[in-house]
Amino acid sequence: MTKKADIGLIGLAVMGENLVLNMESKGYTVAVYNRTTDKVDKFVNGRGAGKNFIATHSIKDLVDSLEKPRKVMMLVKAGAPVDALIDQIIPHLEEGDIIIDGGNSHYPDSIRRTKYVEEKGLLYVGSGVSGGEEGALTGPSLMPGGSEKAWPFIKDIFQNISAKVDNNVPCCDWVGQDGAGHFVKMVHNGIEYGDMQLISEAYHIMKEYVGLSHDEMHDIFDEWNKGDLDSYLNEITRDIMGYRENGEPLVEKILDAAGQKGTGKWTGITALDLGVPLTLIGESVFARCLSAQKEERVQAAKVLGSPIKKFEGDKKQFIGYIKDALFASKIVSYAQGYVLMREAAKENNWDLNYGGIALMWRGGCIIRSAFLGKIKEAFDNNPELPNLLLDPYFKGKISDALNGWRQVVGQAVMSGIPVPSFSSALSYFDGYRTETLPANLLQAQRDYFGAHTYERVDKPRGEYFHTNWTGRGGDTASTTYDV
Ligand code: NBP
Repeated sequence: MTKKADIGLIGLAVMGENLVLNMESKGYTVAVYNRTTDKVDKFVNGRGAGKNFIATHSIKDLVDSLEKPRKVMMLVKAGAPVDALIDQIIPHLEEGDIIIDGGNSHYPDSIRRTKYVEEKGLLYVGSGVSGGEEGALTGPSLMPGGSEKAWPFIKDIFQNISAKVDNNVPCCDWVGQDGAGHFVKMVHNGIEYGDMQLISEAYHIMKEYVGLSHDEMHDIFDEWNKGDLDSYLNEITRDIMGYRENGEPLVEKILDAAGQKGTGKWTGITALDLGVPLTLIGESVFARCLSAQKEERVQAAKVLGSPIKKFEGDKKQFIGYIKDALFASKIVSYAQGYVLMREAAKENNWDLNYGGIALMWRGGCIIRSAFLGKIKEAFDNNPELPNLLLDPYFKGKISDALNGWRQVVGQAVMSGIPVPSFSSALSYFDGYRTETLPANLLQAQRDYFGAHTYERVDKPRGEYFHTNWTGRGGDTASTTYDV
């Protein structure tokens, strides 16, 4: 009898192809299928030749070639194709079999699909997969969630193929119920937007305000990579600074209009829905939107533009301040991302392991960094930590960086360099640590024009008051109209 496969994969595009090569290299036999079946033959006769793959040309064949409980993983375009495939796979499965979606699905879809698949007596896993093509091949960060009963059956494969850090610790663990895996992947992507925007703001200030060359910036990013800012994105920025085309830095030939595929936007929308001030990621998404208005900016520059005032002073000291601003803002970004996860966990009844999530992101993915180890330590020390800013290590780091951070934001504002992420992070920090904000005035305004009522500082919380501010209104408070 021919050996059955340990797992089946549908979708031999860039991610699927590399992920199955990774699985096979770890000793698993993988059955493969792709809608356009030519790609199956091309793969098993190409990169997959001579390896433990079972080529299949229909979903039925794929399912029939699997060990029980069957594990069918989809790595196809997110959205409607996933729903269509689920309906095609289900009739071929038996109770206890597992469907896995490794694509970039939106987490509410994974919540819905888990319920749908479980109702059929099957198990469902929605897993974030991060690290792109190379990560898929050599070890991605994997964030699986869904039907918890599926985890013991896929744990071995998932942890074996994932990235490893610190003496073989896998960057993969069970995240939580239904959409939790895809939710955490979404927040990961939002944080990725934030990290990229922060580095870009540092580059902008160094280039336009301080007037540094690409070689100098290369050396600065190289230096930063040896300390607190050690990260994959910092490292590739260093390399980008050093990359030349015909002797010129290629980065300056690239149009300044950023694209996006929507996961940053999803993160921002979720934060608005849950009432979480996720300002840095929000600004990072908007910064991409503003960059995309290239033609309009070119016209506006003619009408509104003025030369940037150049830096005068001790460059070395100021570069240290930029590092401070970058690091402190990054702490704020992760603090906000973790608050979002905490609120979503409450909303969706997920039991998220925050330190474990930091560990999953520690290797294999785009936001991998040394810094995530510190986040893990913070949650290991206090699993109930409400905000990373309150952790003693991060509190100390922000305190050390605060003067430099203010210098950079202040000077950027005065010179006309946009720093939406640096400045919004600083405003969040200042807002978070301020006992009395001007929201008393907001409440007064709301009550004045809409009788929305207010609470008082000299009365217990939960008691609401309305004032007839003009003498013309009545005593009736609004219960429905909300602004
Ligand atoms: P794509 O997102 O480009 O999808 C192509 C694959 O989807 C092909 O195998 C295609 O089959 C299949 N497919 C489509 Br399109 N519609 C289908 C349908 N109705 N039924 C069955 N199969 C269908 O592939 P990818 O870039 O490898 O990404 C796969 C997933 O992983 C996506 O969700 C993506 O967002 C996610 N992801 C990608 C990356 C990355 O770096 N690319 C990183 C992390 C996650 P065909 O050959 O017959 O057209």
